[in-house]
Amino acid sequence: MSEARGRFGGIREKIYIRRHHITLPGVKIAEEYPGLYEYASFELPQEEFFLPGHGLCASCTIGVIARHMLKVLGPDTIVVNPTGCAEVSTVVYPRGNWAVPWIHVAFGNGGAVASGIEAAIKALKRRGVIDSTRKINVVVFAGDGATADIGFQALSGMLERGHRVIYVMYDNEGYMNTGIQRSGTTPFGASTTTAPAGRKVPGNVTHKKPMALIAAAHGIPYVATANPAYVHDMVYKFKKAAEADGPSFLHILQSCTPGWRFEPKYAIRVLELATETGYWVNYEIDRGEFRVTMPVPKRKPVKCFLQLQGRFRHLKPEEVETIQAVVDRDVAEINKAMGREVIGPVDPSLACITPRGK
Ligand SMILES: Cc1ncc(C[n+]2csc(CCOP(=O)(O)OP(=O)(O)O)c2C)c(N)n1
Ligand code: SF4
Ligand SMILES: [Mg+2]
Repeated sequence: MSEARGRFGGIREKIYIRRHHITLPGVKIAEEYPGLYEYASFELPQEEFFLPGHGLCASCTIGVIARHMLKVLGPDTIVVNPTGCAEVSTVVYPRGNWAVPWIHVAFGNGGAVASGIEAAIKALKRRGVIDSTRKINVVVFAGDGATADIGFQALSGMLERGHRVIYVMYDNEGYMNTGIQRSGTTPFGASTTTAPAGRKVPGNVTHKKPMALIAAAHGIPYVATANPAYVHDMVYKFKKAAEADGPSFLHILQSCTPGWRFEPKYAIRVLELATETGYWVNYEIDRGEFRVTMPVPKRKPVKCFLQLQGRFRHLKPEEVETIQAVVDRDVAEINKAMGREVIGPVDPSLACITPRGK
């Protein structure tokens, strides 16, 4: 690691040390789970509940997440959508792209509004206004800023009170709707408009807030991370979340063309590289049992993920090494927790981008 100097002297070293731990109190490591994907091999309906004609950027993966989420959850779903790209791009009067009940809420109160809706449904069922056997899903569909930062207390309260709400945080690692400001989930080294790369500072100087682990620390029934490049894994997790007897939290990585600065054709490739390099690990914590749902036998170097994106273009080799060291450390922690090597070592001989099917 390079020696940090000047106003930010020592900061990288401190940040490097300040990492989360995968092992939470009360969390056990799950037994091998045969049939993981047999469980997920259910047919998705032809019917669309997230409609075309939205204003998301070309290749924005918010659409991939929203469309599959609603295919799994179905028409008896109420979507609570705080301000952010997903909201401003899908509801421009007089059109809307949600074929289910949908409510726009303020930037910071998604968890609180969803709690109220869930409590109202319960009350109406008790009074016989709604059929008590009817299963209605309440979903918060919120960005990283609306979740990890401004909406954090509303989320925490919702989890603590045990509302049966599915909270989906789509994480494009910044406040994209308002012009690419950093958020609590922006990774180290990314250049943003409020954490610009300069001569002394390599862009953002903090690491991603581990939102899935923070949610899991509330002791809720279901928590998972997902990546829309792996749709089968993602839909499996929507299904598990819908079946949870209490709150569930899904942290889903989402590629953003202008914010991450890649060519639109790489929107899925860049997400694949996040998982192939170990930067992003798909796992779940199901009733307190931790399991990696997508093992990676051999990892590509993290530079494969970084070099596709303009937001990391300024990084010096030693800063890339710092990020690689952090990924290595997280992977070692996950493997230690799992008691075996679920995420393999870096193999520098692997090509960063291989043609599809190879
Ligand atoms: C209290 C408040 N502060 C600031 C804003 C302006 N604002 C709207 S959306 C947004 C950023 C949203 O970021 P995120 O939740 O990550 O969603 P994304 O735009 O990335 O999809 C901001 C700062 C606001 N609407 N309300
Ligand atoms: S700015 Fe990013 S997150 Fe927002 S619509 Fe465009 S690609 Fe999607
Ligand atoms: Mg965001």
